[in-house]
Amino acid sequence: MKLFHSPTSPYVRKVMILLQETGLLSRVALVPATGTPVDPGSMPLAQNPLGKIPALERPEGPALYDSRVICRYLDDLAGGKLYPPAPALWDVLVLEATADGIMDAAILMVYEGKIRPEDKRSPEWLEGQWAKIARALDALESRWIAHLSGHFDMGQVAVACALDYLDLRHADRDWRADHPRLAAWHAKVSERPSLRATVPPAA
Ligand SMILES: N[C@@H](CCC(=O)N[C@@H](CS)C(=O)NCC(=O)O)C(=O)O
Repeated sequence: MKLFHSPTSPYVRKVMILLQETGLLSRVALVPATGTPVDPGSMPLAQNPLGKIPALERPEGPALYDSRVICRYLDDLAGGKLYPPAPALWDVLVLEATADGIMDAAILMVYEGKIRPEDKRSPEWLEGQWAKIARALDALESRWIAHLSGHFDMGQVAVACALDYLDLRHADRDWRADHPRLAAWHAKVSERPSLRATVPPAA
């Protein structure tokens, strides 16, 4: 299999952690890809018409894309380690969707700052994206700590990737200040070998 990859993408990192946790890493070759919405660069357009990574080429069918689809596929291949059966599955998927939503808003903020010309940038829009992240962080702090502290699953992987991406791109917002229980959980989960092996390079 071939995984279109960038070491700073939090979505790609979800897949990389799953590959480490399931022992499937050696079955996947990494293909570097970079690009943005205004310049797709070396993004895998033939594999993913949306021009995004991760995308996964596999032998038995068309390429898969969207990290959630790829992670479900690889976990199924590995015999189901990080997604439990329903009904426990629903909590894991909501947690993963919450973390992916943090990444989505955080990346849109990066694009606004890097890609949009300075005179066209919207501070209100930026703060609107941060408000989504802040609400999601509050939900994690108030409702999800028990789940996060339980059996390791894909929801936890996604939240860890989202928090590390905030550290990488939005450290000035200091997400830890108002979320002490989430910060304590993050410090602990970051010791896992699969997370240590995939820490994004400094910006
Ligand atoms: N929902 C997608 C999001 C993937 C995504 O946005 N990836 C970024 C890299 S971190 C990307 O490819 N951006 C290029 C673009 O939006 O054109 C997933 O979970 O895989």
